Amino acid sequence: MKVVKIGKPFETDGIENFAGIKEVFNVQALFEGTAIQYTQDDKITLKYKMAKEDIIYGLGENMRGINKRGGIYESFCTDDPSQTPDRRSLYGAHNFFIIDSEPLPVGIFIDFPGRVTFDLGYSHRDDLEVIIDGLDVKIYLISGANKLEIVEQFLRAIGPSFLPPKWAFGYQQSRWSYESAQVVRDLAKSFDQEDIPLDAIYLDIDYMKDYKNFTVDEVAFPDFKNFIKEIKEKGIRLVPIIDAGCKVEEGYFLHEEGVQNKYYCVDEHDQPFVGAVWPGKVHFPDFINPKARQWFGNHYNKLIDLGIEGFWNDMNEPAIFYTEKGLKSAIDHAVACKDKNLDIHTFFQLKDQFVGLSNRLEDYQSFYHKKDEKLYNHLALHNLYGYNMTRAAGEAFEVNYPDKRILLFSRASYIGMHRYGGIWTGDNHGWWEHLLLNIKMMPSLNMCGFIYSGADIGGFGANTDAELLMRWSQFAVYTPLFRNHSCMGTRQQEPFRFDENTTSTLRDIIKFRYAFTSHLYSEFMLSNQHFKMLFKPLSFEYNDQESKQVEDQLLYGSSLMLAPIYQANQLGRYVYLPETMLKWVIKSEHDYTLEAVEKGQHYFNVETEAWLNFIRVNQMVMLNKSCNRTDDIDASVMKCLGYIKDEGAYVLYTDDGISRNTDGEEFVLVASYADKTLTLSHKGSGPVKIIHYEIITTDQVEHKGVYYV
Ligand code: MIG
Repeated sequence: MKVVKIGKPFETDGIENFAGIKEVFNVQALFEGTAIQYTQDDKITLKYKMAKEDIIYGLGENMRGINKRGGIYESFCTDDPSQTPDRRSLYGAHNFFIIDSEPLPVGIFIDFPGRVTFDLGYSHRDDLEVIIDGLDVKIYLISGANKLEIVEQFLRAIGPSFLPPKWAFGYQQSRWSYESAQVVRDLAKSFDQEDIPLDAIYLDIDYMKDYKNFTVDEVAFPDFKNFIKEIKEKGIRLVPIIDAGCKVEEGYFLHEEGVQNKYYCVDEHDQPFVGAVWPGKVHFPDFINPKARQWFGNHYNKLIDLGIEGFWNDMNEPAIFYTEKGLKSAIDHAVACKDKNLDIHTFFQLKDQFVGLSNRLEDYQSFYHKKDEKLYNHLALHNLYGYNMTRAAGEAFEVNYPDKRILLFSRASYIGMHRYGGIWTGDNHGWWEHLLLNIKMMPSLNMCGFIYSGADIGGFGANTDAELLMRWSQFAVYTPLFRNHSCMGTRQQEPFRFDENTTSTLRDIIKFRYAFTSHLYSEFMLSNQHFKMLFKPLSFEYNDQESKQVEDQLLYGSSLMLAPIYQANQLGRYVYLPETMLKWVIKSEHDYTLEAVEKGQHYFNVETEAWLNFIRVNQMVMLNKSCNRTDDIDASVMKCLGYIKDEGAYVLYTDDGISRNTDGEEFVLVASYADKTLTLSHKGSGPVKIIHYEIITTDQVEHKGVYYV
């Protein structure tokens, strides 16, 4: 891995571990041996002529496919609730990508906090162009024998992920909003009555008093501390939202402290910058300033001390509904239009005045951050805002709660933020297209370090439907963040809001997730410790031509290939197998089938209640018995499913799931097959005592039995 520093780049702290990174002192040395060209005028441009077969992977949270070629993307954290195919920016700025070309792939990370445009064959089919909006940047180049090696180097450099507590791998229910204690109480009760597992309920903005951070609406949530305790006694955690904008209100502690200590971003007159979001007028904490970070981060204690163990940070692109200036000019425009006969042009001009009020470039340009007594225009550091909000919380948690993991995830992000929190993918819709987007996005998020992530299951905006929710949940069984969330005004989409069959199917899916949690947790922790992706495109492990084309199947951890169904009314799908695998069709923890399948293209029937997985050769999966809370998972009696040719070793990592200590135990189950005899043995240690195994060998013999540890 090499880096070149151009100009005077702002230190983003994207990279954490510089060991093994070689600094070179000119761009020629950086790009030596590649065909990447560098030019510089008022911007920096990288150019590369793509060969016909070249594939571009990466860019984290973005639209389109696993292969990013053909599209144009802009790293500019954006609050845009309409994730349509033409969108160039979503909430994150993840400037890491791999050009997969002959003879060797190469990885590039553009460490730049302002806007970067990736034109990957959009303007000219074979031209890759990266345009950096500035002249101060660090560019990293990673070479390696293959894509996995490149990703591993990158993940090592950006450091391991924050550690979510184990309960954060359970099913989580959210909606904007569960607006009162009674609603939350009833919700928890419904889950128990319906016998659907649940680990967390989310509190959206309405739990706050007038949308003020770190306050609680005492009318809607009286005696919050005892309420948290009451719900926790049922084994359910409450996860409140925190917003970037802080209400301007005399006497409100956050306002007073922030203004007095100059912790807010300032305008050109060195006055706290005023924008407007939920609470009306707000100031934005200057998270670039380490002191402001510390101050804001410490305020989370208020809720933690009441018993809260997790948070989600929202609106931190930052989203700005409007500024006074913007609003005034729109209103003036409207007044001037009064009683006029508006034609097509003047009418749309008027309309656009209001439509364009939010997240205006002029507004982003009109405020400043301070670091080491130096002022920086927000636009130049835009992509670091959400990152540093989440860092504020994460850093404070490390200091204030060194022994405990606290769940934290964010909407906006930049490379490196994963060390403090995960991400959810923002305001998607209850559209089939967004289930597919979720599938395609997981590997690129993992490439950028975001391993604790997931989408709003069922879709946030628009009304979902039962089938979509079932199919989406079947895929989300595998995403570390497993949260159903929806927008105010949409159809309610908790798992029991549909017909009885749907409830029962969703119950089975969610219960399966709980049976799968030991495996998932172990794969998550091992991937993180060894700097590996959890979700991978097939082409990251298989070199054949077909695997490179596959956009709707994923490798998962070390043992599985997933082939989700992501279209309506599909009772089956085509699957490409790069080698022989064990088809595992799951309806529930107890109801599944196993069947060895040959390499090649196949069509498989899959009813709506079932989903398709494949266990890879010489690999196994371990399931615990399902339960309704992750705290109740018992890993002493396990079921092992496997597909063995000659020898496979399965590692199950376990730890207490709540302390920050990660030297848990590793239990290794070894299955060897020789002379028609299957032999099981084990190494290491862990809670596992009894293993009920169902292992199919590649000669199609089924081996069933019990192994006592
Ligand atoms: O503009 O807090 O993405 O999850 O429910 C909407 C209300 C603000 C956006 C988040 C969404 C959340 C919603 N927030």
